[in-house]
Amino acid sequence: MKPLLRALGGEIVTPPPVWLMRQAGRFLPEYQEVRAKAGGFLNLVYSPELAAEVTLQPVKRFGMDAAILFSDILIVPQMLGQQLEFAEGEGPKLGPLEIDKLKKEGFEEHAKPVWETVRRVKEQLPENCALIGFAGSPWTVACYMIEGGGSDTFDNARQFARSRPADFEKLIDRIITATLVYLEGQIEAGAEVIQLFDSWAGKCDNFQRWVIEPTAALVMILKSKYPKIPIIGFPRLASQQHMASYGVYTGVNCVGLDQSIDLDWATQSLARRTTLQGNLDPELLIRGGDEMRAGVDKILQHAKQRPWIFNLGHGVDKTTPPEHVAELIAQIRAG
Ligand code: 1CP
Repeated sequence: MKPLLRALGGEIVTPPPVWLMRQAGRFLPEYQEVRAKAGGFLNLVYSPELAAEVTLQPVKRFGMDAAILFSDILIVPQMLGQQLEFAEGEGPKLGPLEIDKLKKEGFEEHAKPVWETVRRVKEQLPENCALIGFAGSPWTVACYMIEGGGSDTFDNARQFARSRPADFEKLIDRIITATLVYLEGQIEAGAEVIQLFDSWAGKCDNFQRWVIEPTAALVMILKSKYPKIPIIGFPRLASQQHMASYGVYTGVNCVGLDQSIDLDWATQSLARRTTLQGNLDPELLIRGGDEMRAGVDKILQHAKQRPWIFNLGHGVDKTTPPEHVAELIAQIRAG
């Protein structure tokens, strides 16, 4: 069985399998080339041939244990009918949000090319490499839909959730419906693992209601249809107390740790039936050298104590030298 799937099945694999969040992206010159050819980020996402190529680039260059589908968490708002654009050099921009006008069906138009990417990647995947599909978690996707783009604080989304909980709940339900269609299609097309990115979990004021419950609902429905597909949840910057409940109550097979999480605490305290993933500081990967090696060693020590997937605590930064990633993989494989 593929090392990543063994680790997700509860086995301590030595050395641990490794992949990196945002491993396909702007730090790779070969990505920049394909991106320029596609002429725009969304064109790249919706061109299965090119999206499959960039999905496989880091696997070919570094020999990762997993490929992660090249797409974005903001495809779900677009499936729901919200306008989406990526202006060059700026972040994503979403159009005005009208919850009652969001689509309830007909999600396939935007999802189909992404499913086709999954199919193409699967055909070309090296034998021991697993294919990860993904979506944003409902809370994080709702944050972007309300703010209309990125934010350091997501104050408007937080305010909305506090002051209009019934409308917020309706929005979360719509996101869950579209996300299920999106993820089920990915699984049918060949995704072997699903990761739910909850990048803004740390900004949620009612963690139980808006992070844990919607995630648990998604996991339960996916598991009832696809009991063998492992699910990784990544509640970034959630407090220790919230992380602990997340591991117990969402039903995920694996909890992703950001770099703020203390590894002794996590190894001792997070739900024993979960595999852990993480959590090298992306800043150490930029710096490289002794500092990076020490950070990697510390994680490898913990990876001997529990089933583990080596990863960063957040995505690869665009200024990361690709040689550092090669050195990182070599160090992990050397044990
Ligand atoms: O110009 C470009 O090439 C755009 C940069 C880029 C890339 C490479 C964006 C825009 N999205 C992606 C791909 C992507 N996004 C992947 C697949 C690639 C891989 O992992 O190898 C994945 C898993 C994501 C997930 C994603 N998109 C998240 C969750 C992870 C995280 O970083 O927290 C989030 C928050 C997004 C939204 C998004 N998409 C793109 C940007 C610049 C952003 C962040 C916007 C913001 O908050 O300001």
